[in-house]
Amino acid sequence: MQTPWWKEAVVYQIYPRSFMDSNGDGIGDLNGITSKLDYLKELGIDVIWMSPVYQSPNDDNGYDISDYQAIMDEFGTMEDFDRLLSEAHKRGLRIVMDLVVNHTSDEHAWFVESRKGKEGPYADFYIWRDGKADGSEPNNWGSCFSGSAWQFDEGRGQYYLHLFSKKQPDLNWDNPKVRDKVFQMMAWWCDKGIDGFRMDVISMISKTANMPDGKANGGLYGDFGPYCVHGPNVHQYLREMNERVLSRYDLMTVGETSGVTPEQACLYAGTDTHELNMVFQFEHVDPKGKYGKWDDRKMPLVTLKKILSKWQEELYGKAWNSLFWDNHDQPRAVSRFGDDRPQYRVRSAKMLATCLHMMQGTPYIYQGEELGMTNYPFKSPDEFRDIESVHAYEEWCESGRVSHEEFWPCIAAISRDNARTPFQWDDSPNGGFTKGTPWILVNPNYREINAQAALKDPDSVFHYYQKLIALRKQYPVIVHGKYRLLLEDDPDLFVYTREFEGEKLLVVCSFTEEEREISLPEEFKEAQCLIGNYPDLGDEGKEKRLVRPYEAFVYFLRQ
Ligand code: TEU
Ligand code: CA
Repeated sequence: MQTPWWKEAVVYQIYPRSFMDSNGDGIGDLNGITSKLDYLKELGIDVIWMSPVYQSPNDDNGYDISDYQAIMDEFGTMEDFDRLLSEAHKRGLRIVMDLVVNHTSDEHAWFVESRKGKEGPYADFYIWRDGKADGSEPNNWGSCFSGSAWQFDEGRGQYYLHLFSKKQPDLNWDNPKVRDKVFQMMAWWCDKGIDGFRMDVISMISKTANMPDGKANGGLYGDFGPYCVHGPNVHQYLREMNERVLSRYDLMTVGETSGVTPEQACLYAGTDTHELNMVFQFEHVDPKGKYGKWDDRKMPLVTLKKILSKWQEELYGKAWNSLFWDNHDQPRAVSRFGDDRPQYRVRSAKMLATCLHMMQGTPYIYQGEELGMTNYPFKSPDEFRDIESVHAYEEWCESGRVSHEEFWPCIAAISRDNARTPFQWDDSPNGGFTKGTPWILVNPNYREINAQAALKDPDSVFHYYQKLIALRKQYPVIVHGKYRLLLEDDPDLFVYTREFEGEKLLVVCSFTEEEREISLPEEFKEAQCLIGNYPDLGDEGKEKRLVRPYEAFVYFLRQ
């Protein structure tokens, strides 16, 4: 059997607003992306996933779409898009679009019609409910962006459900006309020649008919989870999508499915379930924290290993993993899982890359990760642009529930804006991202950390990623090998093996600044070192060797 291309691919995620501004308005755009395709080609990636570029009033930076078949004015035109697609294809790069169909913008024509009244062709396109007898919300559910998940609409005299902001009403997938419209729109993009979809919160499209109060989850509101996540018809709708659209094209599909278990992942992305190719799970980036998701503590390495190993083992041969440390909703990988102090930043960024890219699954690189870009040193909440961070600060702090002193380090560490500061291209003003005023603060460390410097330095994080990507193309064991965790209780070292048709890898990654001693398995004594993040190989060939601060190395042998 031939391996599908997306199993051998490395994906690079672009957050268009923050990647490259071509016209000086301070906002990244499509022509900016096109101008940087050669940079991505040089890195060696195969696929670009772009966060949404569709028409949007930008309440949630494009995740609130008002027209699925038009480009956001700030990002350019449909001609710019077509040029980007063809320039990418010319270079052998594929483009995966973000598909946001759990909700639309409240400015989408369907919602504008739907809110007019209970009659009419779009009346049933969204999830409308009457209020309680006293006029209050239908139930106690809270939205992901703070506040109630229900919004009263004067015109219609009912509440609509919005699991995210009130400008993101949830579509009613139980209505077959909604599915028709969504599938038609998807086919329209596929006919244009795009190469796949990353599906935003796709696990939330099916809701239970009955909508009781949710359990209080520590916050002020009830949890909608049991009624909206992995809901009753989600698999049926995805199989229908697969049959009517996906299976008719050569695509890569990845579902964003927070809260997913390996068993559920085997349904969403099973080898023969005819839904999606793979899913994103979030257990390793989802602290059950001090204040909901807001938490500045590091996850203990033993826990991290347990989570990632579970996913490696339980999907093996049944479904396919997506591998990532960060994305546009998460803090920067090196700040969160590595050590972004100047003496360890480069070393630990390379270590993290090794640890992830040697695992089984399709790796995703979030823009700037390949430079070791760090979290932003936020000083005050008015520096936030992200709707989630702004509302969370209000809900937790301004309400008086926790003090600023207590909460600030937590939100500063986790805020999505850490990932959304502009890409750092060079050491010119604004990191070369824009000639105008950037829409969000630029990290002042752009003078040291930028693409131009990385390209010049043979030891840069960039060149290390380039090498890791090239290795994947050379050694089938990296794509297919069976994973086994060693030293599971070791608090500092992440050590595992991979095995495939007589090829074997040993991957050793240190998550500490302390030196550690390790005994290598006997069989690897004569093995060849494929890659490592120190210039010399250390005590090679010895059974016992020192593992230096944040060291990573990979041994290979063929039996
Ligand atoms: O994210 C959904 C999601 O579950 C979270 O990761 C979200 O970012 C938030 O932190 C919940 O606490 C997707 C998109 O990736 C995100 O950017 C959008 O804001 C969201 O859906 C709504 O479309
Ligand atoms: Ca621009």
